[in-house]
Amino acid sequence: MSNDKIKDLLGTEVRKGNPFRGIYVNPNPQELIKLALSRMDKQLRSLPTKGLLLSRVKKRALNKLDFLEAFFKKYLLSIIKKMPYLDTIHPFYRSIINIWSSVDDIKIELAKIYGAYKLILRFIDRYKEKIRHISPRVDYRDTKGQKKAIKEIRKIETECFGRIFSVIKSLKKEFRHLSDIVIKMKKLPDLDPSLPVVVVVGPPNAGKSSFVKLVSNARVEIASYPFTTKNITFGHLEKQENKLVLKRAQIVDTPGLFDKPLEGRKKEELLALNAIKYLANVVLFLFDGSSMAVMSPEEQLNVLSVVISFFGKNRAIILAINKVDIPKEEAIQKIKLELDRRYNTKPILISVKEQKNIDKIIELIWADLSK
Ligand SMILES: Nc1nc2c(ncn2[C@@H]2O[C@H](COP(=O)(O)OP(=O)(O)O)[C@@H](O)[C@H]2O)c(=O)[nH]1
Ligand SMILES: [Mg+2]
Repeated sequence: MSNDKIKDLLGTEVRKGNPFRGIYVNPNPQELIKLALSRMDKQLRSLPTKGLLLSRVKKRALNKLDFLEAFFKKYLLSIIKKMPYLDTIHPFYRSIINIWSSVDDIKIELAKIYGAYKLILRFIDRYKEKIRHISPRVDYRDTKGQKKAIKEIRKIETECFGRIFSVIKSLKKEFRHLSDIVIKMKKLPDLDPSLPVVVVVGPPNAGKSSFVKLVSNARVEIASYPFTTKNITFGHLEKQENKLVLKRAQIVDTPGLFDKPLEGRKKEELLALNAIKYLANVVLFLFDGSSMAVMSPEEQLNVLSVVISFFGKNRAIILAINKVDIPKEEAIQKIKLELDRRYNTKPILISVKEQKNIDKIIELIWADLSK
């Protein structure tokens, strides 16, 4: 039985991965036109040169239009067809489009491209018809008549090219925008909807990326200055026993959060909140316990209260203070006291650098995931 048959029998297939993989939109219509012309020239070189001059010119002109028709049909339709259906993709991806741009704008742009495609087909049809009707009965000995007819074909051809190309050029804004958004969306990780997700959040520089790197296979960027992480990165967590994988989960590294109101948030922060909203089964919140922290303990606690007020009620949250390898940090004590006072809870003190208490966190993650 073929794979497709099996899929049919199984019913709807769980869609894995980033729905924007494999899409490419040339941002520059001028380049597309150049490409069309050079391919057309190459293809027409192999045309027969025998036969009457007029019929040859006619055939050539019709061939050119056929070529352009096929070229633009393939290109424009492939943009529309390859673009995932935005109403049914995972809400994680859909809402990120709405952070960077808007799903509605993209739909309008795709509709405009489809409209352009239809228009081009109509032009080509009309001009082909015109060319076919040019002096079909000019005698081959009538050189004057032939020349006149050829001139007319060339004129129609130029006019048709001009119209097609101006339609393509009118898509400049759409091409550029779609190309931008596709490039950005392609950088997002591949989500496996069948696996649970742990999202690591917290203030900038808390060690989120370092933690994700330590416990998973994720390729994340780590630096001693804040705002290194601009995007969402996934890694995989595995619970193993005797080299046997018992459980798997995805772990998500996110850009740092600030304690500002929602309206003033940067797009990177919205990405982090978005990951919690649409993906998180468990949230791991990391505090920066060092005195070099970007934010004061008070500010970091405000970040936590934002996260809790958004998602806390129906999400498991694990709280940890990182960088406890640095001795005598006042920040750690302050955060601990406040967490006790406000939430009656104790954070886990960890050091990603010295791998202290990391196993405790991992244990809690698996425990929360199996609830
Ligand atoms: N002393 C110490 N430094 C750490 C620890 N974890 C991370 N760092 C450092 O903190 C800085 C920020 O780390 P990063 O993982 O990029 O933080 P992120 O912004 O939360 O992703 C880097 O210089 C790390 O080396 C830790 O446990 N102890
Ligand atoms: Mg980071």
